[in-house]
Amino acid sequence: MDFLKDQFSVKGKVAWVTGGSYGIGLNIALAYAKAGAKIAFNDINRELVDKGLAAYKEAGFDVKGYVCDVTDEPTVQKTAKQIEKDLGPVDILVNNAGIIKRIPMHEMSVDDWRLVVDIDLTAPFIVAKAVLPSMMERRSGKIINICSMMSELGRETVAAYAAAKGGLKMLTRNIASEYGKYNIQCNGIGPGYIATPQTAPLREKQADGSRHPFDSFIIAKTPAERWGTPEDLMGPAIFLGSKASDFVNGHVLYVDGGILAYIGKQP
Ligand code: NAP
Ligand code: GCO
Repeated sequence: MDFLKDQFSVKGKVAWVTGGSYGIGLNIALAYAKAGAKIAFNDINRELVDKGLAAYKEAGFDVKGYVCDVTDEPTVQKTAKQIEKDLGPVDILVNNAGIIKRIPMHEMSVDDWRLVVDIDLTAPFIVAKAVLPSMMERRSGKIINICSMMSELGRETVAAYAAAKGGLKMLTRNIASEYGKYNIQCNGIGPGYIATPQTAPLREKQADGSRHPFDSFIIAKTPAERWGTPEDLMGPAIFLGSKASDFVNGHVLYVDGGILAYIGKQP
């Protein structure tokens, strides 16, 4: 095999992408599928899983889809066992499932707060826990947590999301610290502002056809002067899922068109 192919190969690996029926999760899973990995994904209900299965089929891939709420530990454990039966033990786990609630913090109910923290922070712990014993036994594994700009930055209305994604960055470092000796690498991908349904409300055209003010704000904050696409995350996911990153551990790779490096467009 040539050098590059060997370094970046995920061929034959089993990759489990949570919340992988559309958006970022679907595209990361498609990257692995195109590179020859076997794909398992889950989503919260049958309808989403079927929508996902159709999208993978359309792209030419036969993958396994499971209905599984990532906050429900017994179901997650059962799903991990089923994936192992169907495809083999998980080599690459991508903790992608997530939600956001944009509500001023002083108006946010504690139930909404808990839901966001449960899905965005506690669930990656639950899902990682389900695959770690087998990875430890095999002395090999990649865990990739989908972090955010909000792992580093705050903004109005997203207190719970920022707290959870900041926590996810530290969970990433801790998994790396605790399991590095088993040749398990846990890293994060921190997408910038990516055009998916999650961010659609921030890009909606105004009544007069002009850009949403938040849309213009993001363009001005991004040196690349554009929103990211889910495809922008494919290469970084391949890197963090392959041998090329075997000594990269506890790192968050920000894929943000330069947002974190930039003070913003000068007037
Ligand atoms: P998203 O709308 O956040 O979708 C994530 C997927 O997870 C959806 O299919 C969602 O289902 C599913 N999900 C939600 N709760 C779940 C649960 N309890 N169990 C299982 N699945 C669940 O889409 P996205 O924009 O592609 O985001 C993917 C990840 O990237 C998220 O973690 C997000 O926070 C992160 N991220 C997104 C951006 C961005 O700009 N889009 C930037 C940085 C980070 P539902 O459709 O029912 O919610
Ligand atoms: C928001 C956005 C963000 C992004 C993303 C940034 O309301 O500010 O939804 O949080 O989705 O996580 O990296």
